[in-house]
This record gives sequence, structure tokens and C-alpha cells, in this order.
Amino acid sequence: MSKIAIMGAMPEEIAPLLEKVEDIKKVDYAKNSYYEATYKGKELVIAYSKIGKVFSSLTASTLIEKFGCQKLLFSGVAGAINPNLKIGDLIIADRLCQHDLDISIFGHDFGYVPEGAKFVESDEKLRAIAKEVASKNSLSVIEGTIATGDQFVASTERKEFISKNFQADALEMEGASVAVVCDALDVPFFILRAISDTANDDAGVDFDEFMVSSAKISANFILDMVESI
Ligand code: 4EH
Repeated sequence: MSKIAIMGAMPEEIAPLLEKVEDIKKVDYAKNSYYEATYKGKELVIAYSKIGKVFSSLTASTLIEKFGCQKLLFSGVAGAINPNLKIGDLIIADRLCQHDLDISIFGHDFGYVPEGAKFVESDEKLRAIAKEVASKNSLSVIEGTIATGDQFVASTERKEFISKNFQADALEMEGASVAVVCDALDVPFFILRAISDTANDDAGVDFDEFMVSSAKISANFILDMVESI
């Protein structure tokens, strides 16, 4: 049977998952903890990576190469760029990019390096399952571009830069790195985020207020999806 990885970046992003899954077995590896578990007869491996592109790449690689996961789902929170996205709303990434990757001095686009790609696309079948789950539960989800970078964005100026150069709908700090790993290893992946803030001057305060509730919204949706995979 296929093993499904579910990862977040922060403990709060996987806590609601660990509350609902069964037969949990903790395995420590590479300075992190991985939780083997089952849910509705499906085999899962759950972990939070710690924040940022480097730690999330390590965790995604480990889930695939050491634990043998054949699909990877990411659950977490994000800052909104698209004004239609309000706190608590869900966004499915159809493509992801690295907004802080910059060798533009050599004439390249922001987010592009030779032999890489400015955007990495997520798995269409997993997105289709997500849209079925959304309509079944009469939840509205937006599908769009997620921009990732190693910075907590709390500035309208930086938001505008990311919007202009990547047409991004939301931003966070792990999605694109996970996407690069999964794409390279040919593992279908899905990135879901619930909005915790709007990445403006109030982002720090909003994040502290809404991250736990938004993380739950995302986690519950991911578990609904697991049933259909
Ligand atoms: O994993 C990081 C968390 C913030 S840093 C990225 N996550 C949350 C998504 C996110 C985000 N990323 C960039 C939500 N809003 C964002 C934003 N910019 N505005 C963190 C948070 N709390 C304690 C320590 N670090």
C-alpha cells in the first residue's frame, strides 16, 4: 500500500493531525522526529521540518528517501497577497516559486537559476481530489501561485515586489523548496495553506492571533483528502 507523507513547518501545523491519527510511532532521525501513523486504513508519516527552505528540503527528502513515502502533502499557514484571500481561507498551490532567489545581476528572472525553473507545478490529480473534497464540504478554495522565501514578510513593499514578479497569491517559507525536492524525485506533491495574516505591517500580530486556528483548518482539510487518495 502507498505511504503518504504529511508535513508542516511548525509544531502547530502538525499537532491537529497527530490528534486524529492512530497507531503513532515516533522515529527520531537527522535531528528531527517523524511520526509513523495510520488514518482510515492509510499509512502515513507525519513531521514538521522547522522553518524555512533548508529544513523543509531536508524533511521532504527524508520522508521520501528514508521513509519511502510515495506522495507528499504539505499542510500549514500562509500570508495572503491576493486581496480575495481572507484570514482562515484556503489556498491550493498550483505552482510555486522562490521569491528570494536572485541572480538577476546576470540577466536572469527573479526566482530562476540555470537548469532550474522559475515555477514548479504541483500534482494535478491531488489538486483534483482537493477540489472534490472542497465541493463535497461546500468549502471555497482558491487555486494559485505560492511564493516561498527565507523571510517572514511583514511589508506592503515586499508584497508588491512578489506580486509583480511572480503573480503570487500567497507567500510562506517552505512550499517551493518542498516542491523542488518532490519534482526532482518524481513524487507527486500537494501544498495547502490556510491564511494566517496578510503579510502587511500587522502580519506579526495577526499571525500570533490566527496561526493555530488557521493551521487546524488546513490540517482538517488534508485529513479529508487522505481518505480519497
Ligand atoms: O514557517 C514560517 C512561519 C512564520 S516564521 C512560514 N509560515 C509561518 C507561513 C507564513 C508566512 N511566511 C512568510 C504565514 N505568514 C507568513 C508571512 N511571511 N507573512 C515564525 C513564526 N512564528 C514564530 C517563529 N517564526
